[in-house]
Amino acid sequence: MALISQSRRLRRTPFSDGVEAAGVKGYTVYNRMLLPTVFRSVVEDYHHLKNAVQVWDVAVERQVELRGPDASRLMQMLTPRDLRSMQLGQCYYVPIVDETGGMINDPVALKLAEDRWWISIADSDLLLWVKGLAYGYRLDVLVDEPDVSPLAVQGPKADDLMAAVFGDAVRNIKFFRFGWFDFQGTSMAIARSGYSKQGGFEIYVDGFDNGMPLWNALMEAGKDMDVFAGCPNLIERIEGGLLSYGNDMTRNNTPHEAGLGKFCSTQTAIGCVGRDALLRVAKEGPTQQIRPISIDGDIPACDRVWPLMAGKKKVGQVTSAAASPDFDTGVAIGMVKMTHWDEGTALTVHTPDGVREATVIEKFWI
Ligand code: THG
Repeated sequence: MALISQSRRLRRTPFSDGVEAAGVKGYTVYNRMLLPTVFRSVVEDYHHLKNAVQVWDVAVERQVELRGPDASRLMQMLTPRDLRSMQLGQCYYVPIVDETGGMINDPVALKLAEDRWWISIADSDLLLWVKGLAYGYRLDVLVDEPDVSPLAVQGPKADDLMAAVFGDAVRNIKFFRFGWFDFQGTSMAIARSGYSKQGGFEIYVDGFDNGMPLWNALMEAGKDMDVFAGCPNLIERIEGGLLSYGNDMTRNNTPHEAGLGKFCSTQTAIGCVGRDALLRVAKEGPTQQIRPISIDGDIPACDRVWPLMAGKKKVGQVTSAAASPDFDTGVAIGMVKMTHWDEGTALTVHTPDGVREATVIEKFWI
């Protein structure tokens, strides 16, 4: 593929200088911002992520901030997950749906105060939908994108690296909780979360100018921990069943089709704009759903949907795929019709490089 030309519309991040100095080899575009995809190689990055510790520029996880008396009401309008029992300092993975129950994002929500939320978004212009709702319903709330950029620290040595920079108290942060920690005079939210199954943290870096000093402090403190720049790893995130909005599910899918029914409590999510639509589909259950798929043979780059076939009949599509070194098979995420979604179902996948044998399996690899 030719190079992508840079411009003001394709935003750099507070950490882009560090990413470049580390020798980034590939980018994608996410929320109109640069997201690294490869440093040494996808396979080398994968092994390093599972054995050491990486610092990830995930500034593309932009925040939609809700601030004001109606912030909690607006937050509940966005999601079928019941937020009433959510505590300050908690993070929730929340499907966001439109009035038809179609998914428009799958962010992590942080409850900062009763009247203040951050929505850490996946790749869609959620800000515009939220501002539209706030204006249309005349809500008493400010909706904006703050100058906050997540930096993830992921891998088995993440606790040690974070403790070296922020002190031992970071070790006590529980999964999907956050606390406030000082870095050079600025207070920042640090959560135990991240887009990998290897464990770690996300630092919500407050202020663009604090980006490189923090990046450098982590790299310096991690010298004897084999720290290196990293990024969400295609292979590891498929093994872990971490979904990619826009790839694995879109506005044409309900959360139930995406396998996110466990994050919906639609019956009690009063005020969710997609509630009526979702109550209808939840009663019958979805007729297609995301499944882990193992694929035999070599796996080409998955830059489009691949038809999943049962003989001559199309029964779904593969939306993410990669060769897994640790599991010695092709690992994939697919959307499969209910007639063929049972564990063990043998199918074929039509890749641009040819037909491959595939099997619907019981659960993701990690
Ligand atoms: N962290 C933050 N913001 C994000 C992401 C993130 N925004 C974009 C994107 N990632 C949103 N998508 C996801 C998908 C999966 C998870 C988080 C965000 C995730 N899932 C866990 C799992 O499925 O095992 C745990 C979910 C749970 O138990 O609540 O972490 O990564 N800040």
